[in-house]
Amino acid sequence: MQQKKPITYIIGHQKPDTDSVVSAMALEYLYQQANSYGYSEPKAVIADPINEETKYLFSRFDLKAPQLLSALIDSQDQVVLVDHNEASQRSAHFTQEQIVEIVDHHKVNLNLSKPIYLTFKTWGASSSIVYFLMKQADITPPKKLAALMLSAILSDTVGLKSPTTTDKDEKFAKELAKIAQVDDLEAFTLDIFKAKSNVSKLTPTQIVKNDYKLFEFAQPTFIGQIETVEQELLLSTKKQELLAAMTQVKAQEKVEYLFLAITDILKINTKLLILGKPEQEIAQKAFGGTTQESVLDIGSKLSRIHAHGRLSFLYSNTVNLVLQESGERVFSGLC
Ligand SMILES: [Mn+2]
Repeated sequence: MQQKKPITYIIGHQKPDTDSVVSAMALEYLYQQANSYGYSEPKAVIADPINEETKYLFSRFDLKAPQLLSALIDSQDQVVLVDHNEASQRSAHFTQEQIVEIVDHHKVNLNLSKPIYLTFKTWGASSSIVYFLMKQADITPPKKLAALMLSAILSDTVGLKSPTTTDKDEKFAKELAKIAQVDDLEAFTLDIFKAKSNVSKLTPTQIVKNDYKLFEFAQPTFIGQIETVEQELLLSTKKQELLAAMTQVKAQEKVEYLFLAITDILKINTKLLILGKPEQEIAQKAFGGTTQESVLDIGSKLSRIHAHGRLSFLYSNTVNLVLQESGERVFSGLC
């Protein structure tokens, strides 16, 4: 039987966002074009199905998503991780020993038994790093790939507005926009966010449970977040339904407190929907301000960590609710 050539899988994190999917595709292209890397059969794959935003982008640019990695890879195959590094965020279909390179922009949590290639930058998107590597290798991405890479940078940096945005992201986004022939960056960004935050298809319960975490603080607490470009519309037309759904979810989940954060990703503003007195007291203590008609405007204090779309709150038994933007659970000692 003929020996199969070893494959070099390039893969982003579980529950991939656009940056994870696109930076893997961009690395695949780089490895194919630049001989210096010497990887056998580079192949971008995904750890889980793509999200709504990424689906929209693939259909807009008429491109196919990478294949889903759904089974253990062969022992001779290799893996390049992109847009993540921690073991808890990896696909389960390979071992740590198979990892030969990591390209990432997240906090490092690694303990490897052998040397591997590492490229870490403190930039706003992994796609910015891959574009930088392309430039170093004198390689220009084709138009459609450039459009995806631009989209990934805009998505990860919330339209170049997030605190994680760097000069490099801005510079590379402009260069990629030129290659992709995207003239109006702002309109393009709005399209991406509309696709990401299309809440019209979601029921109130789905909105409450769209992206949530249960915390075992002093009291069990449910914190949900929905990101949208239609925050005002949502609050003016669906507030009562959302509050009813929150009451239901609170009973189902048997939590003491339940918060729903409705974030306008363009204005970078968050309004907390406040279910009752206990929530109101905590939220006002933590964020200041006054609740009006079940809504507490907390401005830009609540942001999203795109690593896994998770929120981390700190809530001590002194009823002090503080936001911690971090991919880690960091409550130890506070509960
Ligand atoms: Mn990223």
